[in-house]
Amino acid sequence: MPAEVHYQDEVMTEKRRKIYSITDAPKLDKTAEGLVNGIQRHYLRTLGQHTASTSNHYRYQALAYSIRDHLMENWKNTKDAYLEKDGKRAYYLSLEFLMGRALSNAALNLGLEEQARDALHMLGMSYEEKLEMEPDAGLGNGGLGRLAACFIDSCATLQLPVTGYGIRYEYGMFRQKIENGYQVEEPDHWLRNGNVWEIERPEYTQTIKFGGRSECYRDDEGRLRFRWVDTQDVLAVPYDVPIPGYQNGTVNTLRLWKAAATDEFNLGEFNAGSYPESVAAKNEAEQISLVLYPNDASESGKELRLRQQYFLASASLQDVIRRWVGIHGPDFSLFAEKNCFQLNDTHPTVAVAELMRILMDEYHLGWDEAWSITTRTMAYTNHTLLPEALERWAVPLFGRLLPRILDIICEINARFLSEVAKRWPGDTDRQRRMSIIEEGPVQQVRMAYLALVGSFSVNGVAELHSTLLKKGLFADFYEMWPEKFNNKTNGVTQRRWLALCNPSLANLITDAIGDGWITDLSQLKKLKAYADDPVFRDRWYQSKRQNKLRLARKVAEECGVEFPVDAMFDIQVKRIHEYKRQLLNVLHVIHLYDRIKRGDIGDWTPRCVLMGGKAAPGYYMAKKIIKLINNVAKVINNDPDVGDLLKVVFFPNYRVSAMEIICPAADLSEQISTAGKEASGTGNMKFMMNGALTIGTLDGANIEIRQEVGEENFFLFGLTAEEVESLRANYDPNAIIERDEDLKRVMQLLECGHFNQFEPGLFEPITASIRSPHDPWVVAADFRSYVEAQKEAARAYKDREHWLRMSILNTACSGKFSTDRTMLDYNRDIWRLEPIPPKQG
Ligand code: 26Q
Repeated sequence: MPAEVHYQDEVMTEKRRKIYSITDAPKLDKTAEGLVNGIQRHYLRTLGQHTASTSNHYRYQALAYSIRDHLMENWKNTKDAYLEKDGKRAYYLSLEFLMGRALSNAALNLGLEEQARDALHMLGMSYEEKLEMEPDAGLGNGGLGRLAACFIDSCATLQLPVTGYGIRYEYGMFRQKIENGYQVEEPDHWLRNGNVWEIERPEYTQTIKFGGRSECYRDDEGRLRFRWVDTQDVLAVPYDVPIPGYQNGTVNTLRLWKAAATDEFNLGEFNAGSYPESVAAKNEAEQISLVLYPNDASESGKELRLRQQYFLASASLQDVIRRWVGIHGPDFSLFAEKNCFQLNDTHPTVAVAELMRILMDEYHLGWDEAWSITTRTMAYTNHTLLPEALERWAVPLFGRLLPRILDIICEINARFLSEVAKRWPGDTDRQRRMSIIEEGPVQQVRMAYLALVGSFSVNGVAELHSTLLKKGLFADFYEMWPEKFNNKTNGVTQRRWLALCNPSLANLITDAIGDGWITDLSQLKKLKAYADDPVFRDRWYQSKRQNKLRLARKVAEECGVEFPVDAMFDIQVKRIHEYKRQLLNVLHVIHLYDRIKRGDIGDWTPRCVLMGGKAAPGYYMAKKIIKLINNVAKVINNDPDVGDLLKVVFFPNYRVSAMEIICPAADLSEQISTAGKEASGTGNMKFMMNGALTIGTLDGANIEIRQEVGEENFFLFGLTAEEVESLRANYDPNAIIERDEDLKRVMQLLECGHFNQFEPGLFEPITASIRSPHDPWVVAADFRSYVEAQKEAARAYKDREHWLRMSILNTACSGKFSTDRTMLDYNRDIWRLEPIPPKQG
């Protein structure tokens, strides 16, 4: 007899007969007192802390739990509404979600910021100090990962039924230390002290197959079928992270998969007495979700990376299909109308073949029906223009790890190439060019082509990028299927990147135009009316100054360098990459130093140059560039002739939470990539939103930023993408250097060892790359025009009133760059979902 029934029959007395529902928790109190209560309760009862003197860490956790309490009901009500409506859903498949911190975001979106601050105050503690205890969830490299985080934030705010699917890496993006000017990587064991923001859901565990072989058999009706046998299976255990919308009751889900061994031990080996071997097998399974690949261009050929990709794709698809079959049974006739998978670059693209496998092998659909469903369900976003960054996998490796999936890819390719042959009879070169399988000494699977063939939508992330994809990398495919191609210009969420990180500016804006901008960023254009208002300008100035003071304190702490706040804060933070041209920035810094040393300082604008970003651990040149920045900074900061005219720092361990302090304090945003190389950029948008002016090339979203703000409020320089391409044939950097007195002097300083007195030859690879006629990034070609634009910016900064006007206009014109707009565009053109408000609790 079940215990509950037994209790009712035998034990329940008259006065205890009231029946409760387990889902009817008492309402939560949203006041500061209510939060105090929650914090005390969690501190004592959830965390088992009973002294007042223990570490700040438990106090942070108690606060986080009591904020989290307020998300839980909304989360349930959101799920209930999605279930009841049974409308179309979309899934964002991404190997990266660069979430940063969750607590302050949850408090803001729940409308509990004030109360949380008050509650902590009532407990004699500081709210801000507790927020600092939370480690960043650094499950991403850079732009692509942070974009995924901004997307799911906006979807929750727009009440779109979108679920994020990713991997719960045990170790996120490495921590960067700087030792003697060199980058040193340390593991980021972010889960060590527990994670308040995840709920394990073992009941939704999925099994993922690897290895083995593909086998042909006849089913009961005599039909030919395939199955994948003798596999080594790995479990995928989901951990759900709540994604709150902005004060709208919606809480969406980010589902992150952790790898686990199928059994505590491999029973066969265990019984055979091979205890260590069986434990080792467990390790191999769990390796899959152990660590994020810290490479923001493809890491070639690593088997573990392919394992991660398939693990994510298979677990997520099985999860969606499990839910589908639970509701509709094995009838997939409406599946494509009701589901859409957005592929964040090629990383999860093996999903195309995995969906085919599930539909055919597990649910016995025929090829044509399965293919029709797949190609109406998958949508692909590209994030790169660098041909060398396109993912490829060696066919032998692929076949060993995923034999059944390789079979399916080959069949997709055969059918696709026969279509190509039909459309362009006899054009065998075209077939070779477009084949998903690249021929060569070792055949390769071209993942981007699999994505192009398997998706109904293909988009770039800024206008220029989307145009260049059609003209360049994907021209053949554009010719075949022009209707698939579209642009979706990136954005950032203004909740984190203005409301949260820049409260002083946010308050000023809200005082002027109301708080509608928090969910409708286009309203910022109302600020244009204030650009010439002296009182508003002064408050704008004071806000920027406060933010610069905050950053200056941080820089003093982290780098031991004093930033004078009246100087222009000139900032470049992003991954270190040759195409992003941190080197060009350094050349300009050296040029400024040279001017100071020459006494050419009439009308000088003092500057604080801050650079930051991580280099992929195996990227030799990127690491050299970090060393160069640090050496140049050391010479400049310690030269008494320079003083406060110029300061230079390399800010260590750049990450989401660092950007939250950095972007509000910027005067000048450096967006100086070689034209045609930066797909979009999103840091550029955060800086603009926070009132920085951009110095930039006509690349990525810079073009749209300039269009929005007007050319007079943007410092443009450099060759266009077309000019860069036509220059290559006869590029002669040495002639450019010879003709440019300033650049010549800069190169001399570098080459005479001025910045590496006791480290001879250290920067030779860097100077050689600048002098090489094959320098793909044409650094020397853009130097003169960059220096002139910098002069223009320095001159403009001297006119404070005019600068303030331009700063206000930059914020005012940043409305387009909200991911709310981006998500509405995806939804209008690709997903076609109905917004669904949560059920009334
Ligand atoms: C691939 C294979 C193996 C290992 C790693 C990778 C890998 C991982 C991350 C390849 C690329 C990335 C990240 C790319 C990225 O961040 N791209 C940026 O995406 C932003 C959002 O669209 C754009 O704004 C940037 O322009 C683009 O560089």
